[in-house]
Amino acid sequence: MRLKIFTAPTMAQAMAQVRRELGEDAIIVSSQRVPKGRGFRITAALESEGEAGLAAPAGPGRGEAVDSIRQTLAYHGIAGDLAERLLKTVEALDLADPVMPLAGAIEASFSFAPLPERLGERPFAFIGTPGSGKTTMVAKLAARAVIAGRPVRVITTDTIRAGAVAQLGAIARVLKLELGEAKTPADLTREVKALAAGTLTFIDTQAANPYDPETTAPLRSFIEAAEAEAVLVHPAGTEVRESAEVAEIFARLGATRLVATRVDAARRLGGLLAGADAAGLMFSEVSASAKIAGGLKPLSPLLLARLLFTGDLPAPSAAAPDKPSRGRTSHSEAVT
Ligand SMILES: Nc1nc2c(ncn2[C@@H]2O[C@H](COP(=O)(O)OP(=O)(O)OP(=O)(O)O)[C@@H](O)[C@H]2O)c(=O)[nH]1
Ligand SMILES: [Mg+2]
Repeated sequence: MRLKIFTAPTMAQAMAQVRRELGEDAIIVSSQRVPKGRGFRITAALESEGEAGLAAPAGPGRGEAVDSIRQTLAYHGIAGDLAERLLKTVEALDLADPVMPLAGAIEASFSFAPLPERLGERPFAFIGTPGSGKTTMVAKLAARAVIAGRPVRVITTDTIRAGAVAQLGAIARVLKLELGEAKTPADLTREVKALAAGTLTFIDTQAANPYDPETTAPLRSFIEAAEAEAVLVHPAGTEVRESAEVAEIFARLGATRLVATRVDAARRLGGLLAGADAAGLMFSEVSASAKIAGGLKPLSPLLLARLLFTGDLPAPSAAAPDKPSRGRTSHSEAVT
């Protein structure tokens, strides 16, 4: 089975590429719009001669590997179309180790865009529900930039909640950064205009209740005032349907990427996948620690697949050591 990914400005052009390279017998495994108007992506497969079909057994262990992936997805609450799509892709791949095929299936269904560590053209505004980890994420990213010796600016629009400015201000002081404060969208425009060219800029925002326009409307004004790229800060462990609805609302406010937080403090990650899938968000980073230094990694298909299987980020930014591992045994226990 040959699996290939095709990207083109239109679905018709992507289909034409599939037909040109794989011929009329190609099987369409998945098709999706790439976020930010970057066209359409089709994952297509072609059976080699003699293969009986997508689910044909290909040696010992194949059935167990597919079952293991199926159980892992069910454990995380990933069901319906998304689970079917991932399993269909998995079945088209070689299955020696279930992590790799799941990573391949995830890559075919999701987009990944880690936050740049170099000079940014647009500021990044971190938005999300109350307590989702926005301020911690901004602090972690600022620390990563400082350690890498990049010019970085941190601005907060969360100037009303008691202690919010002090929370980020204390971290900024340790990093020897000055914290910019913007009480109004006009303040934020001024702050952004005053930035030296090429400064990596992270904007912390006030929590928004996705179901209350009184809190989401000001957020939209701040994002527009900064011409920022909005990043949804989304905690692991959120119920999948809730997560999908919340992510869709934040995507309508302008979010294009998703950073996952608290993966060390939750066992079910299905909400993260459901949120990114429903809202067409690109996975960016993952946080697995409340600490500012460490526990932050760019998300990749392989890292996400590993997280689904083991629950831990690879060392050195490992999650809390006393947290029980989420092995396959516990998945099976949970779904049976
Ligand atoms: N275990 C763990 N805790 C985290 C992580 N990220 C954030 N936290 C904790 O979650 C709590 C909320 O984090 P904040 O960064 O203040 O969240 P916020 O979204 O800025 O909160 P509001 O501004 O009040 O909406 C704090 O106790 C953080 O230490 C993480 O990845 N893992
Ligand atoms: Mg905050």
